[in-house]
Amino acid sequence: MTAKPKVWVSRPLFPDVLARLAQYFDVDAEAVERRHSAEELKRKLAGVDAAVLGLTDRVDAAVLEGNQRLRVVANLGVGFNNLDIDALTRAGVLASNTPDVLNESVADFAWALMLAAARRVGAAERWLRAGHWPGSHMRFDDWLGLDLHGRTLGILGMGRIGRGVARRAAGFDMRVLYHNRSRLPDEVERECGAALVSKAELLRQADFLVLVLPFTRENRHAIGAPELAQMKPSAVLVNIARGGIVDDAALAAALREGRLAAAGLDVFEDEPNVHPDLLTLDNVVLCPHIASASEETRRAMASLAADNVVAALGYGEVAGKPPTPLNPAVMARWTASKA
Ligand code: 8YV
Repeated sequence: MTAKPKVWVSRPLFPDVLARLAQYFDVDAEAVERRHSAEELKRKLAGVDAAVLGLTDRVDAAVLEGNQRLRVVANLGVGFNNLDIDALTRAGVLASNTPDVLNESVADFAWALMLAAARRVGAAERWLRAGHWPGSHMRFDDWLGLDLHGRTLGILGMGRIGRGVARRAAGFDMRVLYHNRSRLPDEVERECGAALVSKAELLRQADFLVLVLPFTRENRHAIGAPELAQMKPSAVLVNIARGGIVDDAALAAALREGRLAAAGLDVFEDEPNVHPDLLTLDNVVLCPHIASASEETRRAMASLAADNVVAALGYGEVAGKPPTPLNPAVMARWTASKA
């Protein structure tokens, strides 16, 4: 009997998903959540046929150097800026991500942050828990926040998640503007009730600006000091995309100086570290990268990552056809180069 292919799972995962992998593979699953150094990653990946990885596992040419065995890396996320796809392709390693299954949960969460930031939910809750309510003689005009209804929602990056955010705006009677590399088809614009504008116009007009663009080299600090200066002082910024798209220091300065009303952030430039200035401000809601973290969605993401590994290594119902590959052309080369 030939040995089963070996799979490394770099983070603790749902037991049923691990059990599915164990049907076909010899599974080495981490039981504790922690960061792996480049050397550790290199060593782990050299000894397996496939890996299920988290966003803190950075796979580049150096990590892949000399690796003769690895065939698949399945990323637990739709964003894959932790993976050097060119290097993986050159090394003959198939990469996959988890698109679509998280769209609606992440779109929901954009609204959670918009509402929480506008209506000061975090600060009010901290105040209540600190015991200030009794005896404070809370005034009728205390804790005033901003309304969402009737305002203009701006969306930067109008992919599947952005469209989900836009569709929900109808319930709040909001006008929706978006900016994207390309214009959406008419019927999609109609369905989302959204109109395309330039980035400058979006910054100028948005009362709520939600960032949903992928993190690439080009859009590092897409929202920095110059962009923040173009926004209304009464505006609310929400980032559910990636840290690094926003210049966190510039954002903290704008929030502190009243050049921006509030912000809701799920992602940060140096996760898990949050810029110390942001931590001192009450007009920003800070969450630890949890936009996709609903029970159903995280399960769906884990299953999809597992499905990609199972199928890519030639097992299961759709053997040979991983559902969400990022560099599918790699598979055609396997027969020739890797047995
Ligand atoms: C993370 C995300 O995957 O999908 C993405 O790109 O950023 C999130 O869904 C999740 O937080 C797990 O780390």
